[in-house]
Amino acid sequence: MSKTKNDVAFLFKVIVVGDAATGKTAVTMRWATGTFSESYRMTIGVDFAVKIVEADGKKVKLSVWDTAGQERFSHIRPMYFRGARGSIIVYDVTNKKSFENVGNWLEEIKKHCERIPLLLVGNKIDLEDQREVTTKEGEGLAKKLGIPFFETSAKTGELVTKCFTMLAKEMVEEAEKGQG
Ligand code: G3D
Ligand code: MG
Repeated sequence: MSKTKNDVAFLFKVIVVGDAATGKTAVTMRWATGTFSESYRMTIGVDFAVKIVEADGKKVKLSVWDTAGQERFSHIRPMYFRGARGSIIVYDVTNKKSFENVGNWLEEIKKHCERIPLLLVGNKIDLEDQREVTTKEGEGLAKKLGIPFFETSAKTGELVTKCFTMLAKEMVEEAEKGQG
């Protein structure tokens, strides 16, 4: 048995934030298990999924925390944000309001975390006929914020894995910068 084969180079906590019902749980589940289920329970408090990904040839273990966006859970927020090394901000492309709230989530992250790699994700692109936020608008905001942008569908799985791999890469770079 080779020991090095299973060696994990990094362990990072990732938080998935965004308004309720944007698909945070669906995206996290899709990434962690490769499946999509229509009938999620509403996230109560915090759940998390753990998976090892490969970034720049290194094994990186991500614990992805998926929380409820509901205000009534705000008392657990500090615990949720603590120690996060990266974050995915999710909005729903069929819900303009969730897009307009991205700024608030960013503020929340800034309040609780150091400068950490971020990713902007517009989810539910399979619902093209219900779209309220154009790809261009998403790109524009991401550009303004200076962070990568992806449009995903937790339902079809489109680009979900890519998001997490990309974020893992950025977190590795950040960590290595800190070490060097
Ligand atoms: P949240 O964790 O951000 O609150 P959920 O969001 O993951 O619970 O998703 C909210 C609803 O949107 C769920 O539907 C879920 O099935 C649906 N959903 C999530 N991602 C997608 C997607 O990419 N495409 C489509 N079509 N639906 C999606 P219900 O009906 O259970 O509320
Ligand atoms: Mg949820």
